[in-house]
Amino acid sequence: MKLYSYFRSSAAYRTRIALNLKGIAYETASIHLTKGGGRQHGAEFRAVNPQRRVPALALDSGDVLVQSLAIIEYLDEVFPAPPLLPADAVARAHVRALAQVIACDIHPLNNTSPLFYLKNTLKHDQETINAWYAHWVTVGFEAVEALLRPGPYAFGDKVTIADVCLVPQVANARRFNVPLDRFPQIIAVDAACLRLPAFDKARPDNQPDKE
Ligand SMILES: N[C@@H](CCC(=O)N[C@@H](CS)C(=O)NCC(=O)O)C(=O)O
Repeated sequence: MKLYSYFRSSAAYRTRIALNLKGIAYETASIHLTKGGGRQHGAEFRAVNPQRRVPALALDSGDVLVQSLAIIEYLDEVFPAPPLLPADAVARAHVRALAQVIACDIHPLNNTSPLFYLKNTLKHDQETINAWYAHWVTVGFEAVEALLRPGPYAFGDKVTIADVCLVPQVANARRFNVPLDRFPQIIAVDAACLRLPAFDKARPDNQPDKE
C-alpha cells in the first residue's frame, strides 16, 4: 500500500496510527502541503485525490481511498485484528461520536486551507488566527473531555478510533501552544497511547519527510 501523507498532517497521522496498529506495511509518498504553494494542488496529486488533501491510500488493487475515517474503517473491516471499534452497537456509536467531534468539528476549522484563507484572503494577522485556532480546539476539547470514559484509553481499556483521532489533535494543539491544563483526561489518554509503538512510530517526528 502507498500512503500519501505529510508529516504534520493530523489526518494522515490518524491513518498512520491505524496502519501501524494493524501491522500493515506501507510506503510513504510525501505531499508537502506548503512548499511551492502546496504540492496538493499540483496536477499529479489532483489525479490521486481531487479534493487535494492528504491522506490518500493507494491499495495494491489500484483503488485509491480518501478521507481518513473512511480509510480507517476500511482497514478495520478488511484487517479486523485488533478491532478499532467496539462490538456493542451503542459503544460503537459513542466511539464514532468522539472521533467525529475531533475529525468533523475541531479539525476542519483549523486545517491548512481555512487558516490560509483567514490570513491571505481575509487579511487577519497571526495573533487573530492563533486565537481562532485556540478557541475551536478549546471548545471541542471541552466536549471530548466530558465524553471520555475511564481509561487508560478514550473509551476504556482498548484502543479505538477515538484514540486514533485524539492523539494527532493533541499534537496539533501543542504545536500551536493551546493551553491544555483544563483537560487532564485528554492528556492522560494521549500519554497512554503514545506509550504504544504504533502511536509512537506514527508521530510527525518519526516520519521520513519530517523537517
Ligand atoms: N476530513 C479529511 C481532512 C483531510 C485534510 O484536511 N487534510 C489536510 C491535512 S491535515 C490537508 O491535506 N490540507 C491541505 C489543504 O487544506 O490545502 C480527512 O479526515 O482525511
